[in-house]
Amino acid sequence: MIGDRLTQAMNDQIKHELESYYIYLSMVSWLHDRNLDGMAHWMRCQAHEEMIHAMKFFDHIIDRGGKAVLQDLKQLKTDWVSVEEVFNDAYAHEQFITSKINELTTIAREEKDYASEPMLAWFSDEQVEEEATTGKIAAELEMVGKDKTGLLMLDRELGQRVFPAGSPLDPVAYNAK
Ligand code: OFO
Repeated sequence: MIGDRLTQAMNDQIKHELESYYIYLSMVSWLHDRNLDGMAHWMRCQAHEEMIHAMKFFDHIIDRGGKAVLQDLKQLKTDWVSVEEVFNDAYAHEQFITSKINELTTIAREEKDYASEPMLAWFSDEQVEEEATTGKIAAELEMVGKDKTGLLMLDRELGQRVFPAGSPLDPVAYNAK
């Protein structure tokens, strides 16, 4: 049985993960609007992962006898001055999420909730990867600068990211007849 303090913190984390999903989906729209369809595709895959993260916490709370409670999501940013700002924001957001996972790990240890530790360790690993990928793209965009050819090459490269099988965010899934 999960305790009240960790349940509350994990419910807060469901909100953070769903806000991540929502923020990245807003970035998808902005990127399509700038005809950066490859980057939009990459960000759509990222949004998919955030929904999965929210569901991992949702199911963990329920499996442990707690109650998952959904909260209001905060007002979204819907506009960016540049593609660099989009990926800098994504990188900063991943750093924020890492700090939240660290807080959850601290709470789980203080509450001696050993059953949560494997899942939180998975999230810690995931955050290393997510900070690395968003940080790398932000750095590459800085290198590209105003070079349009470089921007298009990076857009093509990021368009190669593969959706997890059966993703509901993959247009192929919802266009299927
Ligand atoms: Fe859920 O890892 Fe990104 O935010």
